[in-house]
Amino acid sequence: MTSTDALPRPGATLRFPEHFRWGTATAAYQIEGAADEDGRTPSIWDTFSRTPGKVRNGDTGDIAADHYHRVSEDVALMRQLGVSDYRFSLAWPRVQPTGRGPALQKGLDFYRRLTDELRAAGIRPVATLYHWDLPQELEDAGGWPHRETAYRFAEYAGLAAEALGDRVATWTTLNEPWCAAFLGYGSGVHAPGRTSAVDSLRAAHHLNLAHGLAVQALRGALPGTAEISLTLNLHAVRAHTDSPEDLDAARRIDAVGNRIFLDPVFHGRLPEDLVRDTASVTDWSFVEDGDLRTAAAPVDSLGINYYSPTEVAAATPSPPSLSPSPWAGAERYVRFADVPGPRTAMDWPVDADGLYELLVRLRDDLPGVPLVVTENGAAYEDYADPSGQVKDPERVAYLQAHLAAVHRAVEDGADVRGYFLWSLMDNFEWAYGYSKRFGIVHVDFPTQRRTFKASARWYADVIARGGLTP
Ligand code: IFM
Repeated sequence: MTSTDALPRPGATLRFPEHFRWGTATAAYQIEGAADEDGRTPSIWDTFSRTPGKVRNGDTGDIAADHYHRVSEDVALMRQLGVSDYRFSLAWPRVQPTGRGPALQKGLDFYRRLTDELRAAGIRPVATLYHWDLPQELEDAGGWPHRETAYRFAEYAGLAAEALGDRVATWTTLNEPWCAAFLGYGSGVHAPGRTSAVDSLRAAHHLNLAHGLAVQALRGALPGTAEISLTLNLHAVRAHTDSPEDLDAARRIDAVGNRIFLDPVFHGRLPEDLVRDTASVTDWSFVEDGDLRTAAAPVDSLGINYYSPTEVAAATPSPPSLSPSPWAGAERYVRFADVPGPRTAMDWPVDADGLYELLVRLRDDLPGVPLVVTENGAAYEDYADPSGQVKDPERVAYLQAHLAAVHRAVEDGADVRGYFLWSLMDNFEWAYGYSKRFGIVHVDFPTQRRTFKASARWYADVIARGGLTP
């Protein structure tokens, strides 16, 4: 990037580079619905959400935003927004029910239809292979703590690439493996709801292995022009004070929150301090020779999902606790501090500096790796007013601040190639069900009526200008 790329052009004060990708993002289970249609089998999220007490209000993704039946309408919305790219995920149990054997044509047909419509609208399809919907049969066979799941994933990746390789521009192996491993198998607040520290670490390793095996399968099946990536929800970790104890607490969270994925995938190694920190949980003997080399199969870009920062302080080591935690090996030594300032409806702090901090860290730690912000956005209490309008000024302010942070990182040399707003439309927000709205398109779930929020009009304007006005 040259410095002139970031110069303002008429009408836009903060101009993004010429070929910057502007997108929106969604995930299969959160929007598709049609849970039992056309041969789709249950995933761990179907099972989890149908288990009383696991998801707020007993909500499930059975119908969600009914996107399965409304593809044309939803692509038309994106065309109106003017996005260049759309990031969605394939439902593994729709493409390869049970997680083994041949692909199901009807499942693939849905994604053929979606990608055809996107391409006809001039929108690049960006497909994620795994956004948390593991076929239930694979969970019954052991799930991500079980090594075989990684090989199942690579097979599925190959099937998807063979069927859709001619129409998907960017392939992302995994979305937020930290959540899949540590919320799914550590704290248990996500599917499948298991609570074992050692299983969460095993799951993390097998997700890294699955990623590397899938990159190999994708490279074998795709044209050389295909872009292959991985999306991580990296934690922008800050120490509460500069004391050695607080700095060490931040180091622990960085190890089990970030470097547990970054080091295997980009350097083919496990962080030494993580192995030390988790010694009372596991000896890591489930890591076999060659696994870390496999995990480090080169990717073309790294996706980063960012919502808010994490601030930590040292805690007086507590006795081993029985309460489940997503921070294997760190939970007894770390206290999470409050980040001051406004909060979203998720009670997450609004702090755009965290995004800047992450991007410049990656600029330094991973030179030569193009970065893409694959998710960023906020939930607020949105509603349609009597005139039918949905005004969401807080979301606009959030997005404006975060895009300005991306711009600042680009000016400071971070190679950020695109920004995907989470989310295109209101959807099933996992354990919160439909109680949290992240969309720039409002969905009235009883009628499935879609309405642009004010933020959608604002985003369309940003895209049209190629940047932000003050
Ligand atoms: O809705 C989720 C998405 O599925 C993964 N990243 C965070 C979003 C907001 O919680």
